[in-house]
Amino acid sequence: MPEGTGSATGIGASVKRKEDFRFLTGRGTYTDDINRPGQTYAYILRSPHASADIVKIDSAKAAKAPGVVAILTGADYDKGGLPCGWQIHSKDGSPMIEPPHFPLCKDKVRHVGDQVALIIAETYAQARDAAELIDVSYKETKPIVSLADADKPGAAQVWPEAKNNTCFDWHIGDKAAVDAAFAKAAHVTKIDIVNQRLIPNAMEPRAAIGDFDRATGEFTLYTTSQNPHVIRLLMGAFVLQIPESKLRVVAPDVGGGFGSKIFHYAEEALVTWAAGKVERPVKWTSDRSEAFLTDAHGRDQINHAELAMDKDGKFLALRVNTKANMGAYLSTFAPCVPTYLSATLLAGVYSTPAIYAEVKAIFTNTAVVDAYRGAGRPETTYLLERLVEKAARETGIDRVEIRRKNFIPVDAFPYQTPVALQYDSGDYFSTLDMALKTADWAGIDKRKADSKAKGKLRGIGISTYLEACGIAPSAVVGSLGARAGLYETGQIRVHPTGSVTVFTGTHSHGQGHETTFAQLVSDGLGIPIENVEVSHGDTNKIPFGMGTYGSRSLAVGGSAIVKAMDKIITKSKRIAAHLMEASVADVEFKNGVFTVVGTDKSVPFGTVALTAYVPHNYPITELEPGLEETAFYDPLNFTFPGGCHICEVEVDPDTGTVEVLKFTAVDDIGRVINPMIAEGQIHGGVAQGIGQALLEAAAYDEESGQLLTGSYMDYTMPRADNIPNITVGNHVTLCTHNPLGAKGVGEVGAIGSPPAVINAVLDALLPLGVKDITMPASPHRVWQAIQTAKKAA
Ligand code: MCN
Repeated sequence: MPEGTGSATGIGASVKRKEDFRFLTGRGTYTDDINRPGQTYAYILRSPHASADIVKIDSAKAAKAPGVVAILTGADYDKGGLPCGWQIHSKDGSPMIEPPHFPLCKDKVRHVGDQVALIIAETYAQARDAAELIDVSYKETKPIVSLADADKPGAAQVWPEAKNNTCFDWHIGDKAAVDAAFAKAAHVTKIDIVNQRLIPNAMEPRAAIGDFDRATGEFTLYTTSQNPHVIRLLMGAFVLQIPESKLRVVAPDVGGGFGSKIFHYAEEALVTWAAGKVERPVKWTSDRSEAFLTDAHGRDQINHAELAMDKDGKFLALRVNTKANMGAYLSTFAPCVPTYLSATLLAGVYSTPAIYAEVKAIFTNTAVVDAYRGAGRPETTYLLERLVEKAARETGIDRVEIRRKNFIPVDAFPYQTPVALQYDSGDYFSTLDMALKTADWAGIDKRKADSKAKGKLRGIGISTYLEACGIAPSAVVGSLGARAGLYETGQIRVHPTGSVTVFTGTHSHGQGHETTFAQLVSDGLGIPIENVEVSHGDTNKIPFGMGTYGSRSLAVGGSAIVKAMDKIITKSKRIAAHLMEASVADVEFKNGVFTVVGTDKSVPFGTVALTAYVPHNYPITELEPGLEETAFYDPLNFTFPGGCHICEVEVDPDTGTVEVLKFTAVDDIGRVINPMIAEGQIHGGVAQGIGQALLEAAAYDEESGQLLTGSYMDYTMPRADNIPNITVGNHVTLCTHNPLGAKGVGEVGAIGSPPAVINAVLDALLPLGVKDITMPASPHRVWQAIQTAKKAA
């Protein structure tokens, strides 16, 4: 395990981000910045209806419009559908319903924004103008929009093969044990929760360019993706059936993804397919309205949960029922979000002995729903932390004490939960204590009194959470239904000058990998950080990879780099031994220098690197020239960050406005490579969590299926003045199975924060008798809750 040399740029140092110079000076290269010779532009004609048969498409007039190169519809599309990356089985053993998902609709549209025709022209404006000349006759059918109603008898059907719009009806846990525990419970707390649909809003909208080389038959796709290799795999093997040797996928600089750029989207397949048809590059860039309509949305679960306790407030069992919206089609990872990412986390930080959950996945005539920062884990954390809070109120047990009483003890690790996961390490007592102290929990009464004197209501809320990330172990995810392994690769190329290029199969789109991975290698090889370049995002440069999501890049990708570095050091020792005329067993490597133990003989890393490529007097019968190594790393388990978030709010009872005054996040993310980057990740996640708790919600018109929140006029994103100063603390328990001891940090902020915010709002409203509120706790909702409570009083 690399301990870190303590250098100012090594492991544990807050090195400023290497990549920021190009980003801050406008020198980044995003997909839309790329233009290929002879490029054409694509506009996608989309469905204005949520559910309709396509009777006829007349594009004759449009085909003659100025600049039009081609107009392609579902009738022209002769390739495969977009595949789903997971296979889930219902509790009766039947496989999930996986309807066809063609990039261009063939006979029916199933949500507003569905792809109907691809118009390719010399300019984007010409393509867009021509689209207006296409005459599509639709026969509208009744859509089903409401998740709550979609599985009820009589609801309109999105897919005839999915009876009651049910994609699968899955379960996990021991039902009999849970029923038995409930039968002897002293108290049962019940809760109903809505985890509202969110629309991801990365700064850079999606874009894709397909390119085709007539000479070689090679296709290139430039795309705003978090995982170019996965796109190559899915598009090459399933959709377009192009051999991987003839398909290159490049994901250049990407301006944020937050999960929404993991999936294989229709437009990626369309521009690549169309480039082959018109034998010219085809470029498509989403505008913001298209992004609202067609990027995969997040969350959208309805949960009912019941917690059985003994007379002392010890948790005996948990029972959960979830309905999860899939939208109109199955997106790449959608089925695993409410199941293996959500339901397997139901133990949280608690030693609940028996857990049983049922999850129904439902189709509706809405945009697809898939992973969004946290993916399933914010939903479960919100459910658990609202439930535990309610249990505390109902039993009269202090809300901190009820958590402490039920935490998994520090000496219980490795801890096997009743819902598949085995946690390797954690100490929830220490993160709780640190957070309580940092947030001055004890002083809240005085602060509440100060607010009251101003006519305001102050509240404090807590959330103690756990996350499973570092997504990964192929053996585990394979047994759970993943259709691909989830290892990662790292390749280290030491150049003759001693500088190093690191190739990683992960992708950085804001997480700072070019810095943190360079820190790892600079530390491990004892070379200046300036001499290390990190390369990612191009399937022609990087041997293989599985991309970035599930906070896996450091734990899995970083570990692959460490493994490759170990191989470099092993080979370098042999070269050094040759140079120093010593036995390999006597050569030691530290801080960039090889020494013969017990002597003053030494040789620096740079000399070894040069020797590898200038092999005069080199033992070529024993050693190959060159210094380049590749490693694949497949971890034994997920990593399990956890912690405690505390939020303090002030509510204006006259307007319902909630102001977040303070936020404290104490997290255990294992060994930290770059504290400043980790803290930035937590800040970003908390901002998104505050967004979900107080501001953001996608709304569809229930009758027509039109998206009502299709722009920033109606969809409220958090802004700087919604986010308070965030105090970040850190308590480390090392991950026991990866060589870095590191856990993920990319999602913890979004997972821990929403229940802390809502619990704070409810604490503030408690004196008025408000007991429940649905996210987002907008001023209107808070005000209404206050009025309802007043009337009831
Ligand atoms: N890190 C560290 N020490 C640790 C853990 C991580 O120094 N113990 C560093 C890593 O080296 C890396 C960064 O923190 O530079 C995040 O690492 P990790 O937790 O491995 O997460 P990933 O890099 O795999 O990023 C994925 C995660 C996810 S799933 C979403 S969604 C998300 C997020 O990261 N989307 C983001 N953070 C984002 N940040 C930005 N700016 N933009 C997005 O789209």
